[in-house]
Amino acid sequence: LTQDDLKKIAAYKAVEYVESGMVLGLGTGSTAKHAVDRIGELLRQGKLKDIVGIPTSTKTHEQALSLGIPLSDLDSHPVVDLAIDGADEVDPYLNLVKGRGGSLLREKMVEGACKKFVVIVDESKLVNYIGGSGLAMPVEVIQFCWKFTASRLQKLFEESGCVAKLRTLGEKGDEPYVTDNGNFIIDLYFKQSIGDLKAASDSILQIAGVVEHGMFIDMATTVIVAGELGLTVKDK
Ligand code: DER
Repeated sequence: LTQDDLKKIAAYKAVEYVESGMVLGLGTGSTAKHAVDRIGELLRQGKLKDIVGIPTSTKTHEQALSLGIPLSDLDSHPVVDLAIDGADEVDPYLNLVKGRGGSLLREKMVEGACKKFVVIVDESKLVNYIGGSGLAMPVEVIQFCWKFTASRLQKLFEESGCVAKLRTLGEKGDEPYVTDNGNFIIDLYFKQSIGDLKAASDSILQIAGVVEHGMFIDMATTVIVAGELGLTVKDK
């Protein structure tokens, strides 16, 4: 099985939680893409009816439109029945890192408004602690004086050997990545655990130029993990 096969298996399992009439949060990324495709297929087959989708990125908005999934937003639907989305890291307490696809702010808004948030991952996303993959923990920041904000973020976690980098686009990497919301992303890389996640979250959000970060603490209600040996469903 390829990694994409595993993503698809997890995604299809998550869509089994979808019932007709639901307001759905539609996630972003290569795993959530399979879930959105599957929802579109079931709508087309008439096996699902009266679904309203709330996309977590312009990319997912385009995908859902092309599938004929009726779309709305949080202003019209402030309570969402179920969201399905991927993750970059999942720790043993079902805390997540998300946002390597750049959509963390709208994802956190939609998934924070959900009764159920089902996370779909292949087993490569499981970590012992947040930041443990050594890959990016994204922070969305305003463009104004981003270097100042980046240096404050790096200093905040210097004991954890943190390095803060502006996310850029293209091969030459000279263009800053701009989110759907017109902001920049500072990627934080840790050499060891940042300890208390809630405290870390609070200190990040107190920095004036910060909009949101990619730690989703205590938000997932279910995590579906697809591995070589099969599916595991972890409930909060
Ligand atoms: O960027 C995001 O938040 C994505 O959901 C990410 O966390 C998972 O993306 P993937 O399914 O392509 O690995």
